[in-house]
Amino acid sequence: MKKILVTGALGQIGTELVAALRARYGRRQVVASDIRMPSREEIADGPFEHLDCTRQLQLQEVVTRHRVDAIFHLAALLSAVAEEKPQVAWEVNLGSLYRVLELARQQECAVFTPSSIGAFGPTTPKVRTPQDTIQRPTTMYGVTKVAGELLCDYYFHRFGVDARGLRFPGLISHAAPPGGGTTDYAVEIFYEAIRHRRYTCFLRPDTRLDMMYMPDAIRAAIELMEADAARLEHRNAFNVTAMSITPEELAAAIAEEIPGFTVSYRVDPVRQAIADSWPDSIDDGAARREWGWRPEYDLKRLTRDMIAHLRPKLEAAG
Ligand code: NAD
Ligand code: AKB
Repeated sequence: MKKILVTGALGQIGTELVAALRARYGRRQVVASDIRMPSREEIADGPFEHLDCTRQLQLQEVVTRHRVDAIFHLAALLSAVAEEKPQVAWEVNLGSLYRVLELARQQECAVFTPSSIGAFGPTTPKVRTPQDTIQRPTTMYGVTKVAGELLCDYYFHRFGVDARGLRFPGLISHAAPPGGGTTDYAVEIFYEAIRHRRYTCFLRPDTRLDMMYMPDAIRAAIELMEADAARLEHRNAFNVTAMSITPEELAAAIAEEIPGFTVSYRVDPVRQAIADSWPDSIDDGAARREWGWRPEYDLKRLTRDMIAHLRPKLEAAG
């Protein structure tokens, strides 16, 4: 990867991925892009392009002008927003991926694309969900994720496009807010714990889902893209996870660091139904075997690190 384009770069993952890629490959080698305009500080850090990934000509112009040879394609609508706007989600999530893969075929670029635990559905085995299993999701987000996984496989087998990807669990981070997903509670809870010592959760206390701290997720994406292709049997849509937790377990871990912290529950039926259709825990054995994946953050370490970063940030913001 000599010249990298990151789409959807101002989102929860992109904010930290762009910084990590620039630290590794050089500031000028990583072009950040988004349909939104960045703040002055964000733009000062390196090249930025205002780019709508559903527009083929815009994409083509940026990739050609910067001589891009690898695309980290993050532009998408997350699960809860996609359920509100299913038609837009189809166009953004799948339409843009198709355009990115077509461009990658023409210009010989590698492609990284995140899938999600949302690619599974209620008929998928719920515990230690295997790498290769039933995928019949009941959300538009899930439909676009399964179709996207298949499209990446197709472009590799049919055209030799080096398309790789991960099925991320819910990601927890302090640098940028989450973009409207079902697992957003696991980020919001830290903000409210630090600000008010209480939080009202929109999922039931026993809703078990896989989660991961952002530094692990960023490392996973870079390690997969740098992995020896000869070792990859799956290449695309690898299950990766770091922990399988419920809101009440996360709340208990936070209460150990912030005494007096309490949680109440007001369930949002839409997001609860989405969460109930996803696995309790996924098996990431294929990622471990094929490219050496190992998470570094468990619940305790994640909780301490989140609070250590978020507390000064929120205090400075007043
Ligand atoms: P996000 O919502 O925080 O960011 C997405 C970015 O895409 C936003 O900055 C948005 O402005 C941009 N965008 C939207 N439409 C666009 C368009 N047409 N053209 C260009 N940019 C556009 O999302 P994220 O959490 O950073 O997720 C990135 C990817 O990772 C998505 O594919 C998501 O499904 C996947 N993922 C995320 C998580 C998670 O917990 N964050 C978990 C699993 C998978
Ligand atoms: C969401 O909740 O939509 C995302 C995801 C797990 O894909 N965080």
